[in-house]
Amino acid sequence: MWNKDIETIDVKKLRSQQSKSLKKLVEKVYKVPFYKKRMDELDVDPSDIKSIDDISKLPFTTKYDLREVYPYGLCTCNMDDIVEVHMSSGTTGTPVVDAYTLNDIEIWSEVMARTLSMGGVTKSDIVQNAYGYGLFTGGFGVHYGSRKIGCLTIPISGGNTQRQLQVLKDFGSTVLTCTPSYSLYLAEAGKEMGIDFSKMPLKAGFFGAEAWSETMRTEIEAKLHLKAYDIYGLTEIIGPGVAAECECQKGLHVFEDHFYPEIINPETGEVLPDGEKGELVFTTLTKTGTPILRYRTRDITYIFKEKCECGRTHRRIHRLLGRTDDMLIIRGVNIFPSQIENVLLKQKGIEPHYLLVIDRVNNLDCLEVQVEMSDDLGFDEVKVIESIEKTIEHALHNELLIFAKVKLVEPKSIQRSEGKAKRIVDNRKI
Ligand code: DLL
Repeated sequence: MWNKDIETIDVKKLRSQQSKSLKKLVEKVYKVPFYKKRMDELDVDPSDIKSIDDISKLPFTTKYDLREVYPYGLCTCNMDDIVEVHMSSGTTGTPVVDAYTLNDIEIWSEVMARTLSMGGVTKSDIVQNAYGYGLFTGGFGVHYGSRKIGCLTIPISGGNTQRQLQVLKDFGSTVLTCTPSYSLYLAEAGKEMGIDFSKMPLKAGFFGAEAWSETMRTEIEAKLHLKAYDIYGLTEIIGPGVAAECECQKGLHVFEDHFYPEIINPETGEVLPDGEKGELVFTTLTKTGTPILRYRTRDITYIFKEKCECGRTHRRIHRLLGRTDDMLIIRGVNIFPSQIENVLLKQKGIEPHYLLVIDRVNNLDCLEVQVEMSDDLGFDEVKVIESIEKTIEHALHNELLIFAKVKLVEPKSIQRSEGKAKRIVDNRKI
């Protein structure tokens, strides 16, 4: 364990520490016009916050709010104390900014060192960091954690697949960090280059920044011959390092001494008890650059009620179940891309590369699932292809309760991503 004292801290002590941090935080953010206005509107004064249990009295913050105060509206410190900025990778609207003080970079290094240590990384490891370096938080986040542990860090950044594989071979990387979709792409390209991953020293991979499933984990672990850990975070909170899986791989421990999690009903804002599914909300308890109160992530999950076997006392969230805003509503039915992925990854004759195309024909929503057929399947084997399509359509119908057309497409015809995969094309003009 990287920091046993804090990671296994007695829960009562943790709550008391969180209460102290929250009180300090509220006094500080009340000086920022944005938060003062929000708290005044709810008639909450900093003196009303006496413990962490009072957190639900505080206002929520949304992505929309952050865009309103872009770029520095939430800074609570002197601008001279900001040493680095990162921005969300969102493709639409004004990006959201996280501005870090040296204190925040230290917190980031600490939580990322914990993240990597959870998967057994030590200073003897060689970390090939294939998350993008730049405004995206993936590259720098892993880098700071890896450096804090004292690993040999290869800051290769995303993309340039041939070079990634060459470096993997030449430098004997023991740890790989990138998006889960890119790890599968590396496995595929590596196989073509004749790399036998079972003979490589890779032992662990830390994958996140996009949704993936248990079935995808099985696939990654089998193809790359490593143990694949789920890591979670978001720019608004700090980047990666908000929550991560331990060796038990049963949920992600939230680094609760820094980031306080709540689950709410996304419609009413009501706080839900542990065990119930809803929208994940975070308050940054210790950040000094752009601390944030009750940020609505739009990510859907639940907090485990049970303690983890590893001995850590920080609560765990289930791997993400979807987002309130990427939930597809097709013919009135709520569908999460992860449900489709789960079905696809269990089928034979196809590869884990797919695209969901939604159209509206005669006022009716139509979902087409395009998925690549395996290399060993001839494109001219029409009967076999049709039979696979039918089998998957049947399996999807059982899961989604609506019909989705399945189309097997040629191997490697779906665009690969070096960062977050784009898997939905919604052509409906609604
Ligand atoms: O993706 C930070 C990150 C970098 C996390 C590297 C993990 C590894 P953003 O670009 O701001 O930050 O995107 C944040 O990505 O709200 C989730 O919807 C999604 N996401 C992040 N990690 C996971 C994960 C980074 N493990 C948004 N599983 C979040 C599913 C994830 N979705």
